[in-house]
Amino acid sequence: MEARNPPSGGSSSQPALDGRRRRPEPRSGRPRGEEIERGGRLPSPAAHKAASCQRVAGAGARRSCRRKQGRRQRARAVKHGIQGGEAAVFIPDGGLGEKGALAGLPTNGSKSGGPRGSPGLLSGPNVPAKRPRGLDLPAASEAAQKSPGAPRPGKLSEEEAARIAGAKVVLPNQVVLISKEGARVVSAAAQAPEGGGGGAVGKTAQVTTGKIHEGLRPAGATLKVIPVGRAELGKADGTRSAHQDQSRQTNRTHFTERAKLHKVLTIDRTLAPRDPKALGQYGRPAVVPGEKEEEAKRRWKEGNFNVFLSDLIPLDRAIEDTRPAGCRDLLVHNNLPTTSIIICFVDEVWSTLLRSVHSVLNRSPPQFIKEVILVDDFSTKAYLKDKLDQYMAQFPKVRILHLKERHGLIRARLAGAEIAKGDVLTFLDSHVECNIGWLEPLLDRIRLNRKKVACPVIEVISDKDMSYMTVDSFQRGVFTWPMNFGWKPIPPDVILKNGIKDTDIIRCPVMAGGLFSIDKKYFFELGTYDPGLDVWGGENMEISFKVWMCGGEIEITPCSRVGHIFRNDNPYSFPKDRLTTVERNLARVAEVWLDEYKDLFYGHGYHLIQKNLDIGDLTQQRELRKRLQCKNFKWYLENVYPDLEAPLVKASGLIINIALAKCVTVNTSSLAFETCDVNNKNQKFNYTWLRLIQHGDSCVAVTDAEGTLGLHPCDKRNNSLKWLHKSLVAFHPELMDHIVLEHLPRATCLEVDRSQKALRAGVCSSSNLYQKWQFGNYYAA
Ligand SMILES: [Mn+2]
Repeated sequence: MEARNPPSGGSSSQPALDGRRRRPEPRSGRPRGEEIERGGRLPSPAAHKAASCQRVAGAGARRSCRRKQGRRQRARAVKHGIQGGEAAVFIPDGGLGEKGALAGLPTNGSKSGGPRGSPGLLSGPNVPAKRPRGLDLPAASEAAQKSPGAPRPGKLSEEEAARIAGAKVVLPNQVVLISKEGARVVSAAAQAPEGGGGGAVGKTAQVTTGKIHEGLRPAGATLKVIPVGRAELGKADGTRSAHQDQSRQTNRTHFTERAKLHKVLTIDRTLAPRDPKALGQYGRPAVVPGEKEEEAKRRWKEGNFNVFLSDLIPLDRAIEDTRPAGCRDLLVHNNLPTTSIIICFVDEVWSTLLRSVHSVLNRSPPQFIKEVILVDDFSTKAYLKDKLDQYMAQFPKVRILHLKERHGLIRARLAGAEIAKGDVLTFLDSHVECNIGWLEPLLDRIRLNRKKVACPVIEVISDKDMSYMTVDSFQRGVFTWPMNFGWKPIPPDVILKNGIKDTDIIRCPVMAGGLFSIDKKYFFELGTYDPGLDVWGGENMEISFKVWMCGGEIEITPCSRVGHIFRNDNPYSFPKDRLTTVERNLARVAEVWLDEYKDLFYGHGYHLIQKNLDIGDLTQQRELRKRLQCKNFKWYLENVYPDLEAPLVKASGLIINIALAKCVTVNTSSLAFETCDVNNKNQKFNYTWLRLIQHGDSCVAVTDAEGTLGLHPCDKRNNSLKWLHKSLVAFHPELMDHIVLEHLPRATCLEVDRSQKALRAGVCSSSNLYQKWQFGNYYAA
């Protein structure tokens, strides 16, 4: 794996002599797809330059710089299949070509330059369809951001104070929808709130200057900003007065709707006074001292990130408040649902796990945290048993569930959900840091409508220097065929044209999977995760399709931000081969949810058809879909993800011989070769993702040893019915226009026989014009 991190990130990103960090070396050349996650050109190990942004002058520029870095790193992670939660479809890098992984296969014509419209032999409808590439994550803008700067700890409090003082309320009252025409922005008023209030109200609300505590009293009395870098606010007082405030408010019936809202709470407790000079404080990059490099290198594999540094960084370090400016003034409802935080882990690194838990406890309003459930998925590390129990005993809200055997992430989450007592389940990874104000915006969305699934923006904690990096808000979680998760930026012109704000809610076709909040009852109504899924992988697709198709929504809440360590590999073992597990899970999801579009999945992951995966019994899942009266996948594509290229067939229409300009024609049960006629139904064929040449239920086939052609009942699993066309560029570029039988060792082609009246299969010859064909329309290469 060439992209594997070197075991000591800190040292590898040492500044060069000029004091600047080295530029990333571009990774070796896989072709890149178009749109997903523009940060795809991955920084080489040496490339991590979090510190560099700190030297950029100006907060805005610095933010932008770090955002770009975060994007790049996250792109790399996505490429490696490591979304938040290691919970999405992934393609292990390096395994692509050799192992025939899902993506990157030369299955659908791979490198061919895209579909061709037929060059006008006939006046047929030629659709020069765009090629839905998307198999690879694209190149990043190589605009390297190497600009240094100092950390900005002290500033935060002033900024915050100013904001609080003069605050004009800006609500994230818009939801960004992507339609075929582009983006559409819907105001919150158009979204029917279920519980009344919140979203539609307060659009014009103004906070009276300096009177926040009186007027829009926050439910938790912690509106007082904690200056970062100082220890403040004992745990107890904030909590107690919060409850008092809330009951006082709810007892007063004459309150206007507006008064039921409060500004998102800015809570950042500390365990002890913060040492501004501590390693990694304020999310700064940390550096391994020279003499410790060996040790750091050794310890890398304990978690596949810089464990050595993590252990030295304060468990409650401050991080930069990376929320878009408007978020500080976001109003949320006072009566938010409570949540159970569920964190599953296997052999997680001690300091990282604790930092995750502390970030939850320190930055969430306690009244909304019902509990924090740690699910130990049968870890092998001793420190995750008694020692963890003892440590967590000081936090009454933390419960630990030690599973007695390995369940895998999916079932471990279910174990946590089973015992959860909160209204909402919030799933988090075990190597995260929740940022200031992260929780309330998520809960507020669910309060608005219990069928909303709310995701935070996943930011980046560097695996090398543990720095905290922000990412762009304008990104949707999407997938490309065959169901690879990725991030897709909303194009800048769309943002501009629609006036999309960085605080606007973004609807996502799919979620990354690791971090999200969902109403507990709704989660169980949806049948949780498909219990037939194994360990990890594909469950984010399953829940995403299920949510959308069965009446819910998936949203990213830009005012909620959680950092996540993206790793290049899972440090723990998979019971079975990791790739097989994910493939099998995905095939299961495809069979249950994709309807006729599952052909696109198999067409892009063609080896799965051959593998004959045992995906288990689907009866219950299909019944669930029926019971919930879920919409079909076509609806999903049209309404939720209209920008996905999803042609049901690769080509269609007439099959025209290039030399003779005549067409393949069905003549009852045999095939003839006649003058083309676009209106002749007997000349219409589909060339499918599974490589059948289909006319109704019949498929073009060789019918005898002499190579006579005829029709045979279609069968997706019958290899002798499969033909290659336009997809041989890698191996036989000279046969691009040919139609080649797939299963024969000797290249055998569809050809016009010498009489020029009949068709047969003959030995391929690249120059033989009688073997060159063109379909009327092409939709994909
Ligand atoms: Mn993770």
